[in-house]
Amino acid sequence: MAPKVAIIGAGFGGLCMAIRLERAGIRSYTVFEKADDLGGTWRDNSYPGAGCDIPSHLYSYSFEKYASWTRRYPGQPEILGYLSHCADKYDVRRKIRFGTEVRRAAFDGRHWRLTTTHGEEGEQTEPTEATESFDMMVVSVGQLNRPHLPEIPGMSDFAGTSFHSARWNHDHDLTGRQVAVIGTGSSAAQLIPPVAAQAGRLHVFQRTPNWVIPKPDAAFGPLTRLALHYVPGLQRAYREAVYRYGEATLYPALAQGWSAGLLRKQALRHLREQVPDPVLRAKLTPDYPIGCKRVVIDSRFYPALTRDNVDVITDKIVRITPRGVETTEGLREVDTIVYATGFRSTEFLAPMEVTGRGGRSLSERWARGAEAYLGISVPEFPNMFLLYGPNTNLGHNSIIFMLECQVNHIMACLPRVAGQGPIEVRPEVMAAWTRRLDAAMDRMVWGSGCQSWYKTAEGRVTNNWPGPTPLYRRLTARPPGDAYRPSPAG
Ligand code: N01
Repeated sequence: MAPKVAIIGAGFGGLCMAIRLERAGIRSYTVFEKADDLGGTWRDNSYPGAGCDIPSHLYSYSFEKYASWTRRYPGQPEILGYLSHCADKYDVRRKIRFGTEVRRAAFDGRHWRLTTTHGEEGEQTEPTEATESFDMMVVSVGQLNRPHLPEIPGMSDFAGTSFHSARWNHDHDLTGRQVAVIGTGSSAAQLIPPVAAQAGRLHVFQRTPNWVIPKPDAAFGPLTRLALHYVPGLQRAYREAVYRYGEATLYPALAQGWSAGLLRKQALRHLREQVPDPVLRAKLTPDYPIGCKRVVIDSRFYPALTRDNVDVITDKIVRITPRGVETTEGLREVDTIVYATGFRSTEFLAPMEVTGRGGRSLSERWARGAEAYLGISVPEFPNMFLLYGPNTNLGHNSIIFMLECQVNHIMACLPRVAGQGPIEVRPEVMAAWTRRLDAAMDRMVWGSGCQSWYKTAEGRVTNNWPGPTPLYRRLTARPPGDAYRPSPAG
């Protein structure tokens, strides 16, 4: 009999899992989604200018090529439209329970008991709690789903309007306003150009400069779109070329190989060409190796910073007052603060409480940093599989590729789950995986003296995959074999 599967999250990962089950004829699954729509990060991040810096044709499922992309790099509404199209085409929307958050998941020796609450955040009535059992649980809650708000004294005293980039306040018109943007990561780089064009004055607070390389975005002309639609194999060839480019040129830079110097030169040239003022240029020049933090891929960010109504402030923020942002050099009066301050990326699965075999707590197991075999499986947590789990993020290629590899692996585990009952990854396999990962991590640039969302406060890189992605595909394509064992009692 097909196992009863709970999928948590209806973003790119959860939908991919649901579609693969559906296509395999397995209908005994339920997708839990805490929000009232699908899309995950692409539903949440609706700030002006939101989009993806991975080309459209690669930022999509391999099994659902899409001829309708209008641009080389997709904007957020288009990505959300694509996901909606996939959910409808493969008929998985009917299986999503919207507005239902999984609060707790506990393994009872045979099944996962999920405690859910129904009701949207902020609703007047108390959410109702329910419990349901499943044979297997696929957790796909993303790495960037919980906004990080900084702890700056006085934040709650601010008299104006403030919000996080991933919780954009669309009712708040920025026309002519005095705006502060705190943070200069990828989200800030995308939202600053449209905000600068609308605001009266924009104060950009930068703590650490990022390396920025150009984004050669353009709308596809009608002929290109027709060709991509009708010429056999063209879309596949284009997708493959984009994928290989990332592996052949960007990956070696992150592994501190031959292209690191070239990438650095490209970024410095981009800065020189777009920022004529040497004082501003100095502020924007990073002093750490390129790739250590996520490289920003954008061609509109620097020009926005050179506008007359934009200031880049690098003085340390001391506090927020009712009237604005105070730095060591004085107060910047503003009526709006946008916190483009990133996500709580190393707290995988939080705030969900997960307890595995014998009541083991996942948060205790991961106290020194999250880890999972292939980024997918955790010893003592039988029949629990993760999508976009620890060490599966990329700085150089498409996450959708990685998600599909993970779903392949889970699908390969499925017959064993169905035939043998609970299975779990062997502890010695997990230990060998961690050793291998640590060794590979040593040559990567992420440990080279910067702080980033890729690592814990203690400096352990828990988010990124340190190898080339074809290797990850090979590893996840292998039959699960001896890596798993029937789950022992207790
Ligand atoms: O977040 P971030 P993000 N005081 O963590 C600053 C993906 N993404 O939302 O560098 C002052 O990168 C912080 O400063 P510092 C992409 O993978 C993808 O921008 O820590 N500043 C930094 O500047 C990306 O990497 C797309 O010194 C504070 C900023 O806030 C990831 O999402 C588009 C501060 C946070 O930057 C996250 O990007 C957008 C404080 N107390 C995002 N605390 C694509 O195109 C934090 N900061 C695919």
